[in-house]
Amino acid sequence: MRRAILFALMCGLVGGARMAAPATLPPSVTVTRAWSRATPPGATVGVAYFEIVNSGAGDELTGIDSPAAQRVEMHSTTMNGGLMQMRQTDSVAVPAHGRVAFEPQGLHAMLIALRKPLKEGDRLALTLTFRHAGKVDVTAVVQGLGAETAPPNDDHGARRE
Ligand SMILES: [Cu+2]
Repeated sequence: MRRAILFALMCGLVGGARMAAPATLPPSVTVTRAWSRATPPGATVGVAYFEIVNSGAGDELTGIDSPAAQRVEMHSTTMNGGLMQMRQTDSVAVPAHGRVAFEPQGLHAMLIALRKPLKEGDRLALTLTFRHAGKVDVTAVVQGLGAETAPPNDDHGARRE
């Protein structure tokens, strides 16, 4: 139970911001606005968020890896009787010419058994594996404890509304 509560805290209980669309859609699948959050003392799990932009045919995110953790799970978040619950999912559909946001209170990447604490300013390497697009490497910038949005100016070629 304590573990579940900690996970819920790690996953963010406050709403995240909506991100703007890139000015020009790149070919196929790209991942933008990747960020993570510093971990409190003693925590062994972390989170990462990003946005998947697909300018091609439908695809599917089938896994995430990081050298910073023993394994990375994909979690969805649902409200159940006023309680926020996370559920592991094996894959996430990425619609054709669509986008999927991993964000606080929603889908997120959960880093299990971190090899060391995440500190603000760290850069966290992630590799996302798509069924069709293959592997996409992403660098997530670690924000401070309690951060709820991606850092500004971390996204080349994108603009904010
Ligand atoms: Cu989670």
